[in-house]
Amino acid sequence: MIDDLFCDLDSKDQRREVLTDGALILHGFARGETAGLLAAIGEVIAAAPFRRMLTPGRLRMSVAMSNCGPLGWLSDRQGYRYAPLDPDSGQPWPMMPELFAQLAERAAAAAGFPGFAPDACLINRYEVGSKLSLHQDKDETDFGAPIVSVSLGLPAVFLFGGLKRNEPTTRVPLVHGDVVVWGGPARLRYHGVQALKDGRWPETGNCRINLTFRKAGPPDGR
Ligand code: MD6
Ligand code: FE
Repeated sequence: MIDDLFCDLDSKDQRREVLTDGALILHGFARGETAGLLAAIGEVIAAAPFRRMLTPGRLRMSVAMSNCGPLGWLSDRQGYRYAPLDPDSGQPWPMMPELFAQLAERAAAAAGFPGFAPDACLINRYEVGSKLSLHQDKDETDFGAPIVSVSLGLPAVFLFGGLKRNEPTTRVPLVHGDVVVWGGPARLRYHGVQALKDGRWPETGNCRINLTFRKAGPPDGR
């Protein structure tokens, strides 16, 4: 049957690539859901528009960001942190769409981290030339939970390093629908995104959009 044929192709394309102990790429894991994800992103962004935040060193980030869920990641002159309110509107961040939370939970489970319940979803928009320098994700209270990262739109090169900034990095190409999961012994590895190359991806406005799901608050939710 035609359905079975497509299912076969799908499962073949959903290749799991282990980067290191605790970090892996689920190639194409979100590919069947990208239209729904983009529609939901549009609704979040209508309520909490993309903005380019200031770093603590007062540089303007090249990546534009927004958030949904109980907590949102912020950067300003005071530093990096999670907060329940959007500082631009004074309102709570938009609710995390059910589709987002379910995808993140399924991807984490497929990567060996069952029971992932994200309370924060950072939405990154990369325009041509935007990049993210090497960093660790360490503003969360609980490093026991993994991070789930969904790539949409234009392809990008993810840089994956070690536990110290000066260790060598691996270049990992990521495309529309790929999901990276990061946890356990890999949770604090340095990583970044190389400057986005020019390309056409009309559904995302010729940009790359990345969703990163985290458990940012305390493990018991208090
Ligand atoms: C990005 N991602 O791919 C930025 N962090 O646009 C991250 O900074 C990231 O993809 C932790 C784990 C996975 C990630
Ligand atoms: Fe990160």
